[in-house]
Amino acid sequence: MDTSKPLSTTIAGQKLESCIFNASGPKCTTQEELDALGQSAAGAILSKSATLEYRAGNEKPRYYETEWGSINSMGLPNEGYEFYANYAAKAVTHNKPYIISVSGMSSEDNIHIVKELAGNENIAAIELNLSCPNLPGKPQTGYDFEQSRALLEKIFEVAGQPLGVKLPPYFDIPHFEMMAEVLNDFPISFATCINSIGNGLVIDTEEECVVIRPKHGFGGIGGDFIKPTALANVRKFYTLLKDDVDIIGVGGIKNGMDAFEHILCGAGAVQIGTQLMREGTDCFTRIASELQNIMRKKGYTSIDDFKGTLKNMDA
Ligand code: RRO
Repeated sequence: MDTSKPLSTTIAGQKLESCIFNASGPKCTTQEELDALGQSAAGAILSKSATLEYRAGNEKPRYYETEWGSINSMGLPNEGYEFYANYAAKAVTHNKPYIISVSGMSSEDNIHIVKELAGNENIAAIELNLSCPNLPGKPQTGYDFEQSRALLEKIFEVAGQPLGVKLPPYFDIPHFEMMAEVLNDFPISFATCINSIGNGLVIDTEEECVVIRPKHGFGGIGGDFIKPTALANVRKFYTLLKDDVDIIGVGGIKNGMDAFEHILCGAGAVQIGTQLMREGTDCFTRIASELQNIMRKKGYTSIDDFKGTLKNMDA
């Protein structure tokens, strides 16, 4: 472990100089946004979830911030997977891993995209999104355990890069166990916990109206309120998945202490969503410095010193 780089980590066999990077979604759709991530202190560049073709996404307004977080129903606006595949050649100039998020509109699309990406050496890993909550008429794959298994069976026949999954939040212990049982049958490299909490509702009481247009105002919730759910998911999957599966924590991280909590639960890296939308890429420098200060005070020289070491009261 390189003690001069206390925040360094390894995810999917790739070395990251900082364990803090962006969540797929905010500010990672266009070339300009990907370049900004490359130039920032983020430990990796993760793309917006890609579909087969360009998508404009849902009608606006489709994102809204409150003091405690956000609601979104973006509807997968993205440039199409070929754009993100082509960006890989540019991403190497930033000297950090480039990960593509894949969220095809069907199993066939996902398989096609993952197969097409397979030969591209400049793509460090793929994050397969099993949890988009915002596509009208399309349930989240991650809530259907058999469908998840069927998809992963086909995906691993064609995958050329290390592949991880972006999971929806689970709330019931048997559901954690059922998903872990599926995932443990495949050579997944990492699990990213959690996507936004699907289908919440935020209300403007002055106007007595919803705050986003798509789906009668229903959308994925991010920010402060989702941190306890995110921590529970990180913790559960850290204990249930095979030892060689890295956990990436995302949900409610806006400062160094939030990142510390995720790592204590077992995250080997953390992603920033709502706070990146709010603050821009400077958040990576600030959160990294706050986390390092916490580690210094506690006498930790690397994140491995406390990763997953959360104590139980009966221990
Ligand atoms: O684009 C979206 O609406 C979206 C996606 Br793909 C996702 O995975 N999570 C989310 O909150 N929004």
